[in-house]
Amino acid sequence: MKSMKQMLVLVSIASATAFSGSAFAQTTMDASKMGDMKMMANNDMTQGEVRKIDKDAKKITIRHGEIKNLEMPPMTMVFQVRDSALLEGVKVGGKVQFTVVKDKGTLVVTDLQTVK
Ligand SMILES: [Cu+2]
Repeated sequence: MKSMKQMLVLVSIASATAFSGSAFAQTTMDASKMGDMKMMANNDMTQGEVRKIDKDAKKITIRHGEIKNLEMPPMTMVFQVRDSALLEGVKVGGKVQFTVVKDKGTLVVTDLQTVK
């Protein structure tokens, strides 16, 4: 009898932990979109090779592959980056994958990762 009760307690603790765990994950996803989108959007990211970096102007020139969400064919062009921190650790000639969106008529890179 006693051990049965203990088991029930354990089960309810376990499910409470699981619940708060998923609630935490959801909260994190809303709060820090960037980190989670990096994981989720991997397949939708555009591949490219860095040609030029202008940290002060928050601009990067990328020879990019097809940008599916913008229906843009491969080419070399300059992008605005949302945050100059995205250019941290990025090198000219390096391979990158990135997410670009159209924001008020301007193409803005919202996520950028180097690819090894
Ligand atoms: Cu382009």
